[in-house]
Amino acid sequence: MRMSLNKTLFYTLMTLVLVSCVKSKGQLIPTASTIAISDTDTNDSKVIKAAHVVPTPNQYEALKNEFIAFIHFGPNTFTRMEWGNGMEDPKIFNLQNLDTDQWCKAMKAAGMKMVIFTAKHHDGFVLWQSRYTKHGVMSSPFKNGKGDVLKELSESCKKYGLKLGVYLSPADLFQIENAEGLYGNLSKYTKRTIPRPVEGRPFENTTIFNFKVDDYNEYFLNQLFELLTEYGPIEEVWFDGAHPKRKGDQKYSYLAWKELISALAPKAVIFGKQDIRWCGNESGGTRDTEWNVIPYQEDPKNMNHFGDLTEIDLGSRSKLLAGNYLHYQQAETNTSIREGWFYRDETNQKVRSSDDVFDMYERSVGGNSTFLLNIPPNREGTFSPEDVKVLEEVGQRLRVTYDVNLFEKASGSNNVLDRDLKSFELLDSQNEIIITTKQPVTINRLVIQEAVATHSERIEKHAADAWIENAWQEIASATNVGYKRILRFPEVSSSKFRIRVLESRFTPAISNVTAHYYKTRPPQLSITRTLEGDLKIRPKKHDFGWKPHGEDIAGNLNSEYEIRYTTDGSDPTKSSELLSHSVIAVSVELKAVAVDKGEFGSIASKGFGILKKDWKVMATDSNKAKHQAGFAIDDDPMTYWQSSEKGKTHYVAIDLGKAYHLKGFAYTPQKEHSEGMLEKGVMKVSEDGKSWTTFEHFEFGNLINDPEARTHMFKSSLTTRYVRIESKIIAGGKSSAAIAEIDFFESE
Ligand code: FUL
Repeated sequence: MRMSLNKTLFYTLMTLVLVSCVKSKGQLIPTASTIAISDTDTNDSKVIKAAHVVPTPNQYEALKNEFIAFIHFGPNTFTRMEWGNGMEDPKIFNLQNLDTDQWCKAMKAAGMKMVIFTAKHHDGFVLWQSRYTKHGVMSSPFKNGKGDVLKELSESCKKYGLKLGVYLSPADLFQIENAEGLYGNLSKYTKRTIPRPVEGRPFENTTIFNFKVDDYNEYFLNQLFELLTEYGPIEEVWFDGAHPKRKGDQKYSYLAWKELISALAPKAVIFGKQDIRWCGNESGGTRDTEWNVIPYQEDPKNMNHFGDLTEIDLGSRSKLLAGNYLHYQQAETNTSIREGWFYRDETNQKVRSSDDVFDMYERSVGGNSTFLLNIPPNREGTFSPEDVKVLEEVGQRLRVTYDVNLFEKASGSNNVLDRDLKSFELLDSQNEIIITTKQPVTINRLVIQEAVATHSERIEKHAADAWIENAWQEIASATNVGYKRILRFPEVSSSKFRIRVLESRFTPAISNVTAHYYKTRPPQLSITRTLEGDLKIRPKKHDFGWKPHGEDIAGNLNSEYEIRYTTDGSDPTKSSELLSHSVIAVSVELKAVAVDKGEFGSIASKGFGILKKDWKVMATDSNKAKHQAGFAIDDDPMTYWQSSEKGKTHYVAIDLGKAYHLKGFAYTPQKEHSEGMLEKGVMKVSEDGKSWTTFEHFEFGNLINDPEARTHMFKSSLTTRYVRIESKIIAGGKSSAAIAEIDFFESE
């Protein structure tokens, strides 16, 4: 009895000591990567539980990679398709050269830490020497069937210090379409030994697994065994959720796959399952608030199937309250540097700009996710020069911006200034951190990190201030932080800064705060106007038409530029008119430039004629269905009129609404393709809109190579209401005519 009382006392005391220890370290309950909600939990205790959900060590290592590469390569590279059909002849994978060192060099230059390679895409073609199929490199001309792309890549990765991950598509069209295919073949679930021995091809790794699975799952497990034991270490296994086709109600024995992965690649995170989730889009779009603590109804550790989480709000307090399990599952922001996942060509397939990629990096890595950027190698087995240039430029900007910490010698909490992810400052008695520098520093980026590995993600709202003219001035604010938040703001100079936590789930543990300066650049401009004549001068949109993310890239990166313009054809200077209100542009020669803290961008110019809002198309010889003549006079250079190919001459006749005294006109060609450029033509006029007489011939050179607006000034001005632009010769010997825009200039 006495003994047991002592024991009780002892345990009570121990518990108290433990709790107070844990509490003083900012932890109220033990942390875990999944925490179950119980019936007795209140809303408050659920939030506290969420504040103790931490990444597993593997997830945490994956978070620290920050910027990683994706490589889509295979038969699609040769067929120029995005999705193959599984019936491709392996001979089309006619790879004559392969330079995986060049890939790694470029990825390294970009600052990437890992590469995930499509060992098998949906077409089922394997890019390694698998024992379990002939549908792959072994049946292709690549090194006479002896080549192994994954092997070469894994060797280059070791050489360049990059981690390696594999994409093994669960969808497999070859296994669906071919007569002996295993996918959905309705085979029985029986005990299978993995790896299945293949004569003459023993494994060095002698681990053996027994699983009760069907034929396709056995095939898949055998292939995973090869990938994880012969190309390793493998640090991420990527399971895509897309399925071009299904068969036989094929199910995936993911729990068996997971068991095999954890045994053979204990450091690997699994994408598309409980470790890492898809961000919900392929365009490089990011959420303003990306929580990585996610509510689940079932215990994710036992789940065989994971759906896509695409909602905007996945982990706010109100979402958490509905969960039975709170689970750490970080987002990967995946997109491609090119239009499409696979390489197609050098001209039609556009490449993202460095600004776009850099902005995505800041939004994704600086928004609590990992940035996974795809670079598809070309048919020469290399990354194309344009892609390499963007990677190098982005890497250079990242180094110049983020390797230089302007708080390096600052004073404040050493735990947040030391750049050590393990140390942290607990905001238990105060809700702010003040950092002072010896000399004033000029910054436009702040990086804040929570100690997520030990203290989860807790900050829900925060702001940053600078001490300016004897007062705190707010310079930026945002919602959550998590692994990393990059705050971007107009540059500010000060020697005292403050981070304020405005809302949090539990005592925040701030691990790092660093300050940076991103050298902004004045953007190139594009000038348009509306039909009413309202002038629009905006940063030029980079030509990239795949899965638009809708971000204002120039605004995100260079929030501080201003636009100066002139209307008389002279070059704008720093004292030219500032674009700050709406301007009506009629019969002017407009020139504009973006100026960023005294630095001038390149000058954009455009002539605007008389207003077009009262113009009407009177007649045209023909048009293609999607390219009506009205597009030639809609003040939108992106839309255009295009005639049919039939007939010698093509024309558009226009009623200007009233008679004007005209001195010339401008022709803007369409830029989508090389068809329809007016090399030679004639302008006709009419008094009644019925009978036409030739007024002047015109000629424009080099339009195919340089499809920009051309101006033709008349020998002498004329007064007319009806005009007709007629083609005589179309550039490049083509037979249809096209006009993106026609403008007429009025004589004074
Ligand atoms: C998608 C696939 O269908 C695409 O081909 C690509 O692999 C992309 C990363 O995932 O779901």
